[in-house]
Amino acid sequence: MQIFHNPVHDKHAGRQEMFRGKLVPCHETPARLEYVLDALRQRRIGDLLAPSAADLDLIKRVHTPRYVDFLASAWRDWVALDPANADIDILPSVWPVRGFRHDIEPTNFAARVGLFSFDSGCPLTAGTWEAATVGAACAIDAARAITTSGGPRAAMALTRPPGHHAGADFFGGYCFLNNAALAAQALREAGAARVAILDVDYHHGNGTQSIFYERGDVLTVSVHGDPTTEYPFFLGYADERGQGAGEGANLNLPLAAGTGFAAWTDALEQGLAAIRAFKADALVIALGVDTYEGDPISKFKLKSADYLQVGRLLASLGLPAVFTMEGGYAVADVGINVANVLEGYAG
Ligand code: Q9C
Ligand code: ZN
Repeated sequence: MQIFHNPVHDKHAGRQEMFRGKLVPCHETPARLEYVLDALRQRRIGDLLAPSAADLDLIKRVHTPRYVDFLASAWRDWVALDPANADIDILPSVWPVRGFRHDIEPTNFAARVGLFSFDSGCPLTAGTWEAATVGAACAIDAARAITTSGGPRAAMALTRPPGHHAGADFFGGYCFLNNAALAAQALREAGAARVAILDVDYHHGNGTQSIFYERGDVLTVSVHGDPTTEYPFFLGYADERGQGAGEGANLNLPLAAGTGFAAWTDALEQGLAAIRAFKADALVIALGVDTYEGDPISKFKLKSADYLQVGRLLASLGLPAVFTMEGGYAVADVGINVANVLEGYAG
C-alpha cells in the first residue's frame, strides 16, 4: 500500500474547542498522526510517500469556489482586523439557521466565519489552510495512484485535519476540506464510472453525504452513532436515501451508543452488500477509529484486535481502494488501531 502522508499536518494545531459549555484543549491534535506514523514504521506497513502540489481546480469542483477562497484568506483577514489576533484561533460564534440568507456573503468577519461553518468545536488556525490543502493533495494523489496502470491496489491519505464533516461550503467537526469526497471525485475523473464511499468513523459523514446527495455516480454509506444522541445530530438518519439522480445512492446505518463489535459488524456487512449491489469500480474508506472502546468522545465498544477483522472485511470487497484518515481521539491507541486495519486489509 502507498501511504501519502501530510508532512505539514502539524501546522494545523488548534488550541481550544468549545465542548460541553467550556473551552477545552482540542481533541484533534498533531500527536494523533505521529502515533500512526510510528506504528506504520515499526510494523513496516506500507510505503510512505510525500504528496505533490494540491490540485486547486479539483478542490473547487468539490467545494464551492467562494468557500475555498474564504479558507485561503481567513487567517490573513483575521489578523488584519487586529495584529493581536495572531495569537488567537478563529472560532465560529454565529450562524445563519432557518430563515436566514446564505446567498449573501457578509463583509463582517465573524459573520463570514459563521456562514461557512456549523459548530464551535472547530478552530481555524494560522496553519489550517496549508495543512488542509496538503492533506487534500494526499487524498487526490492516493486516488490517482490506484487508477494508474501498474499502480498499487490500495493507497492511503494519512493526514489531518480530517475531512468527512466538511461540506461543499462549510467546515465543522474538526474538518475543513473533505478528503474522502476529493478522493472520490479524483477517482471519477480518472475513469472510475461508479465510486462508493464507506465511512466507518463513529460520527456520521454529513459533509460527504451532502456533497454527493443528488449524484448517482457516487454511493455514500455511513455506519455511525445514532444522530438522535450523537454528533453531528442533524443528519445521518436511516431515511436519508439520496435525492434526484442520487435517489437510493445514500445509505445511513445509525447504531445506538454502546454498540459493540458484533452488532457493528452486522451493520458494516449491510454497507458492504450495498456497495456490491451498486457495482462500484472503486472504493473510498473514510477511516475513523473513534469507534474504539477507549475513545474519549465516542460510545462504541470496538477493541484494538477487532480492527484487524475490520480490515479483512473491507478487503473482502476486492475493490481498488483509497483510505482517508478521519477521527480517533484515544491518542496513544490511534496508531495501533489504524495499523491493525491496514494489516487486516493487506491479509
Ligand atoms: N458534545 C471527527 O471525528 N464534537 N470529528 C462533539 C459533543 C465534535 C468529531 C461534541 C466531534 C467531531 C472527524
Ligand atoms: Zn468521528
